[in-house]
Amino acid sequence: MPNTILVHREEPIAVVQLNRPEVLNALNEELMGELLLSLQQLDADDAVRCIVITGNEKAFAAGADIKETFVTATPVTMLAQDLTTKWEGIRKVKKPIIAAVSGYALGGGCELAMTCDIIVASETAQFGQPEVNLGIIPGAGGTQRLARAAGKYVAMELILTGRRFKAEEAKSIGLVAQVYPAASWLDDAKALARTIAEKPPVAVRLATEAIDLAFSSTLEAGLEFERKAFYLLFATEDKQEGVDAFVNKRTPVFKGR
Ligand code: DAK
Repeated sequence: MPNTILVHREEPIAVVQLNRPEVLNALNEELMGELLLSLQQLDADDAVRCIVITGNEKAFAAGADIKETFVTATPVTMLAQDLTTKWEGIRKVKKPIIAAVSGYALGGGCELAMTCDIIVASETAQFGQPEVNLGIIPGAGGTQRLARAAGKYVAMELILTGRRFKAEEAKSIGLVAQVYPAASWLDDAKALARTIAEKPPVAVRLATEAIDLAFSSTLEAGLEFERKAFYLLFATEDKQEGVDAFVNKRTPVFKGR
């Protein structure tokens, strides 16, 4: 049983809740290890088609655990902890992951959200990359992913000042897909996950990979991948099902084959 997260299975979705409320879900080594393991297990589980990562109303995550991780850290101890392996492992999960943010998503918390495929937020959410206030910079992808989401000039202002910004601003800069009311944010995020879980899983996976390629390849290479993936989907049963359901005016049932 994990100590620092709670896993709620609500097939075909699963909700992984960060659970260190006494420190606003600060991301320590144990939590990152348990989070990675649970995501890998859910990724391998055919009954689960979409994953939600969330925290509680007050905090998604207030960043790396400053007291546990940074107080006595040296470059050598940071290297030995091999933090990057866990973050890379999360990035490699194939099933779509939605970050459902309420309250603080700061530093590594904001970066964890950006490691997911979609970010949605309660109107109470507060994002930020405040590392500069600690004499450091984002180290889990913040400079790269925020710049790709919001553009160079907005990312510069946010990261060089470390200021916090609210859900509506996060939406206006392209970081957040939807802002939900404080009373229903988690239910709304789960409804989004269920909508995605009803879609054909192979198409969802290839669309996710294609969109990610837009940020790590040339346009030419991305278009080439998209074309191949598009043709590949014509070999799936779910394509037959989707087209047949359209023609016969019925709701499709996708099986992931
Ligand atoms: N670490 C440890 N404890 C934290 C924490 C954190 N990040 N954030 C909050 N806490 C603890 C507080 O110390 C406090 O504990 P007690 O004093 O009660 O024992 C408790 O949570 C409640 O916090 P506050 O009393 O401060 O609550 P407030 O509402 O007054 O303020 C706050 C909330 C979120 C504004 C404030 O707590 C705050 O500024 N927290 C720090 C935010 C921050 O600077 N985050 C960025 C940290 S740097 C990497 C991977 C990850 C990273 C880097 C590299 N690799 C893969 C290489 C990530 C780096 C970071 O995230």
